[in-house]
Amino acid sequence: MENPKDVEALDKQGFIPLYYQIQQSLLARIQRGDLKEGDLFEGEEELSRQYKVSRMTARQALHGLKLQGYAMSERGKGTFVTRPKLVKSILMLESFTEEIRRKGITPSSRLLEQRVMRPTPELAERLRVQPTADVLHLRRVRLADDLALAIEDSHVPLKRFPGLEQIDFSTKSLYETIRHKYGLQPAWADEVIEALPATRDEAALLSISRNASLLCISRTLMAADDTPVEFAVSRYRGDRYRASLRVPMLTFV
Ligand code: 16G
Repeated sequence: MENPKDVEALDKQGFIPLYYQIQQSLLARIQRGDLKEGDLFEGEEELSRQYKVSRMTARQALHGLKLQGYAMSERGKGTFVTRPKLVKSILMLESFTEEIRRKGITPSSRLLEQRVMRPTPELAERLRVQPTADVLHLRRVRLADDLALAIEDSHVPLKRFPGLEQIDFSTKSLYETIRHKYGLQPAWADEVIEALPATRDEAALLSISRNASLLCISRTLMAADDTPVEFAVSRYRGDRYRASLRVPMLTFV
């Protein structure tokens, strides 16, 4: 914990609410790396002493940080520094690589499986292929700045993408390859979102505890001619991800 003398004085005459100034000061300490994920914030009493404000104001500052995802309280232990969850915009059809880069983070993959297989009857129906057709199964751990965020299973019909199985998907993006090597622009997708507990294997791959919640998105990706291009199941760490969408108002005529 820092020495109170390192804490900058608040502007008590100005228009900016005191709780907000404390919040910004605590955020600056996180950004400077003085406070790291998992560290304890000072308690309300300590904060109110350091910043010379009421306990109520200190509480409000911590509450604001919780709302922004930078803090989490545990009964009897105190308030810890956390990192805000990544927000997945589920109305945008983008690849993991694009999404993570857009957030200014570096994406990477750990290839667990890349194998040509025969589809199960259910998968054959989803991809609208014959049960004897060749399908590429890719299983990857997807990382952002080296932190494992998701496990993804993708299935792609090879008839449409001959030679796809030769590409090294430990480094290449599936969607970039589909677009640039095969000239196909994905057009839309059907998605199903559900919460599921992590199995033992998933928990180990994502370094989370067993049964921790996962945000699962199943996606059937379609080309402009309405034929399936991919069926994928992405399981994101529930503590690092949340989904967001803009919902239009229903208009009644
Ligand atoms: C996204 C897709 C996933 C696809 C992957 C390709 C969702 C829910 N899923 O994660 O279906 O396989 O991107 O990523 O967004 P890549 O182009 O980086 O390999």
